Amino acid sequence: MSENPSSPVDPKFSTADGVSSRRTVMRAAAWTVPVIALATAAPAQAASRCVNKTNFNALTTGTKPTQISFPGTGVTATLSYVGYGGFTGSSTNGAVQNGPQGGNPTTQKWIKFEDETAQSGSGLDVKIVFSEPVLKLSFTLFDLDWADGNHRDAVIATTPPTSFNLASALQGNGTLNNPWRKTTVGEIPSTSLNGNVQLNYTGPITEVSFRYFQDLPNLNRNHNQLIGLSDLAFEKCL
Ligand SMILES: [Ca+2]
Ligand SMILES: [Ca+2]
Repeated sequence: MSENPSSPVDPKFSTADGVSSRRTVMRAAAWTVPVIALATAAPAQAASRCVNKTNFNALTTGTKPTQISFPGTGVTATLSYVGYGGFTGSSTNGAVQNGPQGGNPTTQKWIKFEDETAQSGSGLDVKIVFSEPVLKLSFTLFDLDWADGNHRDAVIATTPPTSFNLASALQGNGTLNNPWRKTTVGEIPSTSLNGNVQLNYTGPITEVSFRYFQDLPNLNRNHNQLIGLSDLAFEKCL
């Protein structure tokens, strides 16, 4: 009974009031016409309504969060960084930064990974672990560039993505033999999206890793080498 409190068998609704109730229904029916018309346009927007994203802008610039939430979902992403190949990692890895970066505006925060003193082939392993399996995971790495005689950013997707979108200035497929890198020498300004690669995972997936390394030799000093991470997103209609 409690599942259907407004059942028409309720005696309060089976009296003469039923006449006005029918009028109400007819008026309501008239109003449903434009609603139905609008409904035909809804599927085009359905995908964006179902995208759940982290909110880096809610994080304090300069902090190094190890756990990031997807507001309103209960899902969290845990970030960890481990140096390899002789590079022990940077104290600033995982630090929240103000924009611009990756062609995004000043108002869009991002997270920094640095290979500041990494030698040729050494760098950083980044791991992202979700609190539950997610579908259609997507995020972008920013600013894979090549500073002449200083550093060349290179990334291997240790967890191969289902697909990726590579900026025209970059080459590679994210594998050990063909990492994502800039094709020609030259730095990319933070206001440009030309050094970006977007990784897409159909999932369900709970863990993603990638390796970020220095692709130029013989640089035993701070070479101010970095890439960035965008907000993470997955799709689920809640
Ligand atoms: Ca860079
Ligand atoms: Ca740059």
